[in-house]
Amino acid sequence: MDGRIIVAIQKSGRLSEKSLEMIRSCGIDFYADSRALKASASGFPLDFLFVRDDDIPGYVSDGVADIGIVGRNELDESGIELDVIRDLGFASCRLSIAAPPSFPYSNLSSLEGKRIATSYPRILESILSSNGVKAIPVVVAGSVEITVDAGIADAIADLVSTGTTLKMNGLEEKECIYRSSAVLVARPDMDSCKKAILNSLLERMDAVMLARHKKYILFNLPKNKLQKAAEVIGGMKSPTVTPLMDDNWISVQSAVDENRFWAVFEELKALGAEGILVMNIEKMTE
Ligand code: PRT
Ligand code: ZN
Repeated sequence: MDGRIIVAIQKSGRLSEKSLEMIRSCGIDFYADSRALKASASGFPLDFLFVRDDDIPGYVSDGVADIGIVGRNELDESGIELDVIRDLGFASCRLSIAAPPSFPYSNLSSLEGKRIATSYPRILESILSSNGVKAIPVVVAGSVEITVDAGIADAIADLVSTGTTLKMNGLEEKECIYRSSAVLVARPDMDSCKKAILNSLLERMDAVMLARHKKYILFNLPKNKLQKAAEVIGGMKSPTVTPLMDDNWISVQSAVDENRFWAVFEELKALGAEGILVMNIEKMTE
């Protein structure tokens, strides 16, 4: 492959480590000094640009970078149109309306005419207006949680992950109005060479993401329970079956969705499965 692509990554913040980890788990090697603004991968045509997350949509749109990893919230707030090519699932959070417990809230219309502090005025406005609600936005860059106490807002719309910050500031989460997680964005007008590099990166990312949602299980089973066990495991063309010394038993291996894992585990045990081994999968293709 000729040419290289440039990925814009948050220099330092909640997205940085997981973004780099995602690229490393694709088998791409690089050295990134924490003070460097640029880096290059070896063995894969990828260069890095380390910037503030707010600048990522603009850099990708202007062609300074070809792709970027950014919170969906930053992308939507920027108003810049880019192709969202993958939801990477990490750094997930929600934009919620929060207010003191004394604030009478039943739904978004409770915000009519109220002062709402936020760092996400565009997203807030689009949600309020699609619900026919008019509020007064109070735009602040950070520490949104203190604005009610400071007397400049009646309620806030801010990002929440654990909810601890709200509680610490005497605020109650009233309603989640929007969800976000890290997304991979791309310039829509890449040449065919860059597109080929991106596709090869995506193949690797997909293999990593698919594997993260699966466990590999291996167990011994009475032979006459195979049909039932295959039904329990589900979703696969067929589990791998190996004969054992004892003719009445077989060894079975299969990948299982992580979110169904415990249910499958219990059902297999009930069918008489023994010696159940569970392993993480590093990478896989469908
Ligand atoms: O310096 P730079 O501009 O690059 O970084 P930043 O300070 O703007 O962003 P950063 O690193 O704080 O967050 C980057 C992205 O992480 C955000 O745009 C979101 O997509 C995502 N993210 C996930 C979060 C949170 N969770 C989060 N909890 N961003 C911010 N918060 C803040 C929130 O604003 C609030 O102050 O954390 C506090 C609430 O946390 P809890 O756990 O107490 O609920
Ligand atoms: Zn930022």
